[in-house]
Amino acid sequence: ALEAWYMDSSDEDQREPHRLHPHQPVSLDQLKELGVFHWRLDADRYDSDPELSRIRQERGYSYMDIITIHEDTLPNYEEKLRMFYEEHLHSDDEIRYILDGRAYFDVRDKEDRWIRISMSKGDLITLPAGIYHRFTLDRTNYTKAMRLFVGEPVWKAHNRPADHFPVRQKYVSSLQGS
Ligand code: KMT
Ligand code: NI
Repeated sequence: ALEAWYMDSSDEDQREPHRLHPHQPVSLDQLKELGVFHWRLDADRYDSDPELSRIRQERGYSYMDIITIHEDTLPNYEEKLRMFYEEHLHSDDEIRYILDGRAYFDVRDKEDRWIRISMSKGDLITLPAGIYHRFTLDRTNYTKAMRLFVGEPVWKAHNRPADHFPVRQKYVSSLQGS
């Protein structure tokens, strides 16, 4: 299942958990307030899962592909991982479904603190357009993930600072009510 916590600020190996001492967990409700949503699905039947079909239909996730992140399968593995771990935002939601292995998605909270979201097989997550985030493998160095998108995918990442983008301003104002 999904677990999340506030990160320590050490620059050591990004693949380590970086928990605070004492551990400071973050609940699904806290994530919701940031616009981050989570589903738990049966990844063993992703190609015929009515629950996944329903989510895709309801939310308009027409596009999907599958990326396997491992040094033997992903071209330019090191460079891509370095890019994924640069703090960035996108003009659209980032929707990822972990089909195998594990990974971390880090998101900024309202006070600009890092929250680490630990994802494993069966976890589907949506990060809202405009949220600052980054991605890394964990110590196991492998994940297989479905990437979903509303319409034609736009992969462009805007590294921080990207505060002048309308999508960023829209996201920040959406937080004020919550
Ligand atoms: C992104 O934009 O942060 C990513 O695409 C992360 C890697 S996909 C599992
Ligand atoms: Ni991203």
